[in-house]
Amino acid sequence: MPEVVSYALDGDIAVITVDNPPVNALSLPVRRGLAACFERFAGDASAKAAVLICSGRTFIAGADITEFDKPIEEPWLPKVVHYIEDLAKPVVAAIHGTALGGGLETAMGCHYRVAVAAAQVGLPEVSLGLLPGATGTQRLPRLAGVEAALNAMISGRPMPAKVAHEKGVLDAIIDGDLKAGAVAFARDLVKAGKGPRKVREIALDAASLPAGFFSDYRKSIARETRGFFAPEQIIKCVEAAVSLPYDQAVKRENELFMQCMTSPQSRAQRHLFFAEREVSKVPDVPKDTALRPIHQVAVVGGGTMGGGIAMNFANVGIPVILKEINQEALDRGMAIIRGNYEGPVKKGRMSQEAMDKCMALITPTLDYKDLGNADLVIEAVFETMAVKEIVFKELDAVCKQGAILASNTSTLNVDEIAAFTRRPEDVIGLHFFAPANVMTLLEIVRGAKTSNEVIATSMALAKTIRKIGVLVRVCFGFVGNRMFFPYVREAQRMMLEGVPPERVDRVAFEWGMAMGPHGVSDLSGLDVFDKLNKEWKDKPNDPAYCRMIHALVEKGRLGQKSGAGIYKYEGRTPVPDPEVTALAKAEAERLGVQQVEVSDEEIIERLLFAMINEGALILDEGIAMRASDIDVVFCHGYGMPRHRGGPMKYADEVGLAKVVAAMEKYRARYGDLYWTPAPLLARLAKEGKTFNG
Ligand code: 3H9
Repeated sequence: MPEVVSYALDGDIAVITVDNPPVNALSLPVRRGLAACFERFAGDASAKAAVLICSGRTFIAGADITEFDKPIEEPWLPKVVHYIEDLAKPVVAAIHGTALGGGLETAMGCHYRVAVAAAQVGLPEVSLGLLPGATGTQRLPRLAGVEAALNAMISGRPMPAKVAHEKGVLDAIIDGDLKAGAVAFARDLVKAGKGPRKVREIALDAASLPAGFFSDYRKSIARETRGFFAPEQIIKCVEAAVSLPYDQAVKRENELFMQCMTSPQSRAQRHLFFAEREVSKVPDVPKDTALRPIHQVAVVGGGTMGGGIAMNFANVGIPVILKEINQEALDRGMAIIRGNYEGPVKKGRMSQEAMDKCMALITPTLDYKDLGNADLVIEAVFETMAVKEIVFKELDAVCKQGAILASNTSTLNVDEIAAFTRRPEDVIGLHFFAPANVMTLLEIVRGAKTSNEVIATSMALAKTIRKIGVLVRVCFGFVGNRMFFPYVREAQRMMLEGVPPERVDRVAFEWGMAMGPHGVSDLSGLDVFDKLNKEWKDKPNDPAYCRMIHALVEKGRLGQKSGAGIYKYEGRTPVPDPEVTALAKAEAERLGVQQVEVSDEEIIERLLFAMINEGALILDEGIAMRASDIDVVFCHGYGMPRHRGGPMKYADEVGLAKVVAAMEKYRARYGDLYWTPAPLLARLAKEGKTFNG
């Protein structure tokens, strides 16, 4: 086996190289290799200083996350970091790519740090539900200052080398060859008689912080970190850094790191990290499948959705033609796009010049003939099959051979849509989520005849427009909406049972959802749900099914957009409405729905387990490739918090046997229609297994 850490001499400078592709993660062999090579350096009288450098595309990108579910094996990273720091001869870390997490912590154990200008350094542990547990919480504040270090660790965002240099995290930026530059830097140290410099010895003075600094800091991040465990632990570590002697503070860091590492939140966030990488792999589409070039895109339908979709392409420099049916609609669509860009420009998050560039890439048209040269056309018109038929017949007539014809349908049968053309192999679903220029999810719906080329191009395209593409198959609602419907169904049912909507929403919010099911229904538009239900051929045979949505739409209460839906609205603030309570009571009486007392636990079980059971059916039917793909859909498209890891991961954490037992309880109360455990769920529960393996 090749050595993952090697030792060589460049004159009087030792060069210790980590070579552990793909990202030089600090697996056990790397930690052992580092310990052995630095020990050799300590005993090598011919070496006056050392350079720590990495092969491949990056400096060490962190601890090896795959080891976190196993028992810890020595040497544990903090020990390695301290061993390097305590050496009697200077060590220089030479950084390229990304020095992240344990990688930056190792570099901060070194006495000096240099980097190429394109490098980035950061402590992103928070996004894995962790804290920097190899003394990073103690070292970054000493180098960059308390506030800058907190900002870096709480956001997890890496710093470009230039910023890190300005903040004192890096000592020099190297132009040209990194190894040669770092060795020269080390040699200069030796010549100048500069020895080791320990970060731990830099004084951190609590008195220099403004009064109430930590409590103010907590308040300032409360909203963005709601429900997450790790950010508070990071703050506690930094409090320890400024108030305790170094060794005690490190002990505290270690205790809190262990709490994070063994928490369900970290398991969930680590699961998502791998899920988001796995999702792009399509086993039955060969890796070398040719991709079709996408130089020109067209979007049919300039409503809020179509406009948002067009912006994605303009944002990455791809010209887009926006097609509408009349001038008024076209003008309105272009105005919406302009408005969407003006927001960030006003807030200073986008320059006027960048906005003008994007706007110039969007060409409005009323004529299908202008779509003849497009490499990809995305239809984003009214969600009925009759309208889709008209559009796809037109597209089939005008689009060039080889163009990808995509539908943004959120529910309809992509195979039926493909059959409107003479080229079903070129047809695919590209389901964007509102607001399409913001949400990161793209459901990519392969039809029975969609070609591998079109699938592979669509998956690559998702990355180009900075979305996470999840490949699914055809069924009503695909993965996301099909699973979202049972969630709404239970919320609706509870409304008939006398559970106040604001209570259901509060419980869902406290569980971590960005918004409760009723709030989302009002935001999406109750008429939208109503219309979808009408299009759904296999709707449950249940007169109470989403009855309140229909009843409210009949009264003209369409949701936020009409000022009233499940709630009434004061501006955008939802206010419970006694009229709706009365309506729910009357409907429940008419339908013979019993009033029920439900606990908060039952609210979560009914909302989530209904959704999870549908997920199990979806897996059994092969609509989604993996349970983890479903988790990605919900965390990117439906406001599910990352610390829950998605619905299927949540079910795994609860325990599938417990999920089945709860379902049986509801089955006894409500019958088989909704609460029969899916065969896959029942089987896995019986075998003591999980969805995510
Ligand atoms: C930590 O350090 C804790 C310490 O504070 C305390 C310890 C005591 N481990 O993302 P990519 C795999 S926590 C294992 O597609 P890119 C990844 O799964 C860690 N595997 O490449 C993928 O595998 P596959 C703190 C890892 O170029 C392959 O490498 N560090 C790890 O788009 C390529 O990855 C972080 O949180 C890992 N740490 O992006 C950094 N990292 O090919 C996490 C990656 O089989 N990593 N893999 O699908 C990243 O952010 C990105 O991978 C990086 C490269 C920016 C480095």
